[in-house]
Amino acid sequence: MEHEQILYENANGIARITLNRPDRLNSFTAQMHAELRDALARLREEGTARVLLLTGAGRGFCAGQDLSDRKVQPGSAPVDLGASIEENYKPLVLGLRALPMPVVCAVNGVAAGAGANIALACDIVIAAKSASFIQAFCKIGLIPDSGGTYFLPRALGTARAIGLAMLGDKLPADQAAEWGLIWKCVEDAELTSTADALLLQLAQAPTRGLAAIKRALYADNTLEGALDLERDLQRELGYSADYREGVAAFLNKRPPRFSGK
Ligand code: T3D
Repeated sequence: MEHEQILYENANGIARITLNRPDRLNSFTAQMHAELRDALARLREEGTARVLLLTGAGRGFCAGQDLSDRKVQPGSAPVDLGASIEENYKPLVLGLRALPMPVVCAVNGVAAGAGANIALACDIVIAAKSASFIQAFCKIGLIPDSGGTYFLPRALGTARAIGLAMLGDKLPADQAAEWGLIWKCVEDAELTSTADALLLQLAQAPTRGLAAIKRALYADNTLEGALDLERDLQRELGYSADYREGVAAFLNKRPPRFSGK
């Protein structure tokens, strides 16, 4: 599939997806969702990437659903938003979470509506100081979707989650980092270099181990369930080449060379 609304690259173990409709603040259309599904499928088929970066082109990260992508106005036929979520947003969130590699999100500007929550679906979120997160849904009579009702109370507690969801206030990136919603906020001029350093580090890391960390930390579990999952994942990782390499490197006092296998 040709991509017109996103950019996709995959080289040297690092894949990058850039939302690319800067004049509309990279808001989601049905076409962009189809291209994203195609890119995630291609990434899996290629089987060479060890980390994925998600970012936006221009001054915004993503303004959520493109509100002009279909006809919604008083008197027009109602739109089935449940179908849109089932077809587009849910597979995107689950697709990012299920990727067997870390997903870094570099939030280069405003992240509103589903744009904010797709960022939060990524594993490590870094944001430029001028970026912000806006749960804009309440301003058009909707609820936070794309995992917002799941991510926000877990990361922030109910008081902050409900305040953001009901008021739709802009949460500046530095406050998002202070509140523990994202990993880090950096100066605008340092976003690219910070992301690149992170990508390089993660592309050389033991990928299977990182994928297992995702599985374990995102599992909704009891203590006993968590202990069982840790046992099972640790058993699998104990058979990996990277585990053997890590131990050998430690004992030989040399840097490890992880293959991701
Ligand atoms: O399928 C479903 O519908 C269900 C799923 C829903 C998920 C959702 O995401 S619902 C929430 C949708 N998003 C919003 O409500 C956010 C709307 N946008 C804004 O509130 C503001 O644009 C921002 C706070 C994000 C940024 O404000 P600002 O002042 O920096 O920029 P701007 O001037 O508002 O936007 C720049 C342009 O992008 C502008 O176009 P223009 O005037 O230059 O021709 C604006 O209309 C356009 N734009 C921004 N967001 C959207 C958009 N166009 C369509 N849809 C948008 N979401």
